Amino acid sequence: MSELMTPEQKFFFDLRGWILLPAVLSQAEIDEMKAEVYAGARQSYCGALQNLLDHPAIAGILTEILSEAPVVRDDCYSFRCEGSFTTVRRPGWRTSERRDNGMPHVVRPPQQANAMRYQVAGEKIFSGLTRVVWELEDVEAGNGGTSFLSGSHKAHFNYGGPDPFRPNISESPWEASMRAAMDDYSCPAGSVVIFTESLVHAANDWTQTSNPRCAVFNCYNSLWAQWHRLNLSHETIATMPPKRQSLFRGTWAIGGGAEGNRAYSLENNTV
Ligand SMILES: O=C(O)CCC(=O)C(=O)O
Ligand SMILES: [Fe+2]
Repeated sequence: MSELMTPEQKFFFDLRGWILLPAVLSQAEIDEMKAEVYAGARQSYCGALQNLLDHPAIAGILTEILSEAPVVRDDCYSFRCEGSFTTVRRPGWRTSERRDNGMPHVVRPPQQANAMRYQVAGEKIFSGLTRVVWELEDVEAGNGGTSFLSGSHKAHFNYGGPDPFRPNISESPWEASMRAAMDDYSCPAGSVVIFTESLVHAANDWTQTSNPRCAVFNCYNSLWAQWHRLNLSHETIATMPPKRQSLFRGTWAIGGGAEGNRAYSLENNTV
C-alpha cells in the first residue's frame, strides 16, 4: 500500500502526528462548498461538501493509516467515517463559545493503551481516531487555526495533571509551556489537515480580520472501532454513491456470509 501515502507524508505524520496538504481543492470547488457552509450546512453529508468525505487526496492516506492490506478492496472503503461538523468563525470569535474553552485535548491520553490510539508496528501506521479538517478560507499561522503539540501522540509521560486518564491538559502545572510549544499552520483556502486524535490539539480564538474561518471537520476510524454516535439519517446516506455509503456500514468484521461486511444498508449501519 506504499503508493497510498508518500514516504515523506508518512515520515512527517509519524513524527508530528499531523500533516497539511496545501491547495487540494480547485477555486470552483472552494466557492461551491464555502457557499454551502455559509448558507448553514452543519456537516458535510449533503451537497458538494459530500465529496470531501472520500476525496481522492485523503482516501489513499486514510487507507494507509486506518486499515490493513487484506481488507483493502475496490468496491468499498477500508475505513469508516465517524461524523462531520462545520464551523464558521468570524473575526473576534472566541474559544469561550466552545464547551472545552479551547483547552488542549486528546481523544484518550496515549500514555495508557486504548482502542482509539496511534500505533506503529511492522513499519505500518495505525492512526486510531483520525480527523480531517478542510480549510475553505485562507489561514495565517497564529490567527486561530487548529494547533497541535507535535509528537505528543507518542508521549510516554502524562500531562502532569491530577488524573492520568483525563483527556486534556487542564490543571497541569506545565499547561502554559505545553501551549507555548504548540504548532499551527498557514494555508490557502482549499487545503486539508489530517491529524490523529491521540495528538494534543486545540481550538483557538479566531483573530484574522481578512476573512472568517470556514472549515469542515470530518472524523474517521478503523472498520472495527467506533467512538462517536452517527448523526446521519438513512435517507441521506441512501443518496450517496454505493462506495461512499460503505463509509457508514456497520462496525463489525466476522459473519454476514461470503460477501462479509462490504455494503451499507438500513440493516447494516452504524448507530
Ligand atoms: O476547532 C478546532 O480548531 C479544533 C477542533 C477539534 O478539537 C477537533 O477537530 O477534534
Ligand atoms: Fe478535538
